Amino acid sequence: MSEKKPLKKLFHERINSEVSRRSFLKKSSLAGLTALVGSKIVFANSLPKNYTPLALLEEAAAFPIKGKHDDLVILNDRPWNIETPAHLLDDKVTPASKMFVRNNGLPPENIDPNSWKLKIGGESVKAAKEFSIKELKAKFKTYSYQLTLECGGNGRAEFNPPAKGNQWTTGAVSCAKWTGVRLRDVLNDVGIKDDAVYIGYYGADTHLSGDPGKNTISRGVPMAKALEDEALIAWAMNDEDIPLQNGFPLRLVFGGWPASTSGKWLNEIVVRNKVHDGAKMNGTAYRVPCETVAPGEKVPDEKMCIIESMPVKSLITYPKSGGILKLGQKLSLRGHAWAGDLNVKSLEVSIDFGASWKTAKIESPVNRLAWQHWNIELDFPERGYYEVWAKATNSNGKSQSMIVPGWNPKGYLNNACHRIAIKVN
Ligand SMILES: Nc1nc2c(c(=O)[nH]1)N[C@H]1C(S)=C(S)[C@@H](COP(=O)(O)O)O[C@H]1N2
Ligand SMILES: [Mo]
Repeated sequence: MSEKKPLKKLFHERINSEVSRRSFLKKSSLAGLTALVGSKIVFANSLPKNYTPLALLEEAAAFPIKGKHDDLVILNDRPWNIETPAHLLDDKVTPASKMFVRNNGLPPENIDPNSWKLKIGGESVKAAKEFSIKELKAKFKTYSYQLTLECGGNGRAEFNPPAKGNQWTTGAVSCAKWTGVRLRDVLNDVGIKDDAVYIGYYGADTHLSGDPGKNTISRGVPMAKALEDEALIAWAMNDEDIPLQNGFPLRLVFGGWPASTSGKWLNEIVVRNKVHDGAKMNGTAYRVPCETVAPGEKVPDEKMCIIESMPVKSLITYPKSGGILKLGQKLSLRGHAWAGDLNVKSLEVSIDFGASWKTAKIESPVNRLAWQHWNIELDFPERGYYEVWAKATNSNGKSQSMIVPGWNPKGYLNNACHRIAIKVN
């Protein structure tokens, strides 16, 4: 299991391992160095000969990823995988700075949105077609929705036996406002054949191997999900350009399904006459055993089913775990809850390890597939240590479990109750 490393620690570790790279930089001119650092080197006159500015030792780790909050937790820096601590997800609309990043490869560079093309093809379109972003904006009606995007592997860190992959705790979820055109409108314009069953996406990111023939990830959804109102080809997030790491200049967004279906740096959509078979559609990727298995059991590929709607889940976003109260002080607790394609019907909170529950107030979603905000005021009967647990129930009556549910080989779909620690003095 890989351990979470705070930014600063990563940075210091790198300094020692980077000595060998220095020789490469020996011959660099000052102008070259300035270009690499990306800004003027103040006091460059005093730079020792053959000295490598720290910024180049580990550029990415020395300076947190552009536009992201310093307190996000880096799980991996090649590719970037960064999660958001629960208390930083307190905003009703997730700002760009607090949106998690899950990259499978390396984002494209030098993107020119004006020359960006989206191709719609595949065996189940009548004739392939290409659109510029300008054409998409001009030709189709624009819609905005707030959409919950959660990585299928969110919560993986808690599985036992452990599952390989990014050790997400609770922070691979977001709910931003996305703006774009309906995928349905674009597909109807292109013309889809009667045998269409699935769509698949391709993005402009590069495989970690650098091999241009390999796709990082190419997933998709069945037609019914692709044709829903909220399925967008988006060019804006929270009324601004999509951040580079989150898919600039164009991405697919499917709220409520594993975020791996929401293709970033989108440059091609294929309409398929069979279940899309792109990278990470097969084997154990984004699949769980069709029937429950014992923890650690080997599951043959043919007994693994594709994850569709995400399960009911919630977060306590205020206060931060570790809060201290005075005896008699009330605690206003709040957070969000979501339930894949469904709504959240109720949210309950326990301060006695699940022995009793109190019902919180919960708001309706601003639109379908957006998370719902809840809040409750709590009293604590005496001094001491407490844990607060939150449990959401979906519109079909299904609740989150208190312990880690349904072990599966890749550690997907952990929707166990979120808990925080509180001390009353
Ligand atoms: N082109 C492309 N799209 C992608 C990915 C990727 O690596 N490349 N990662 C997917 C996965 S696994 C997730 S969870 C979401 C993460 O979205 P975010 O980084 O904007 O939070 O993007 C999805 N879309
Ligand atoms: Mo993901």
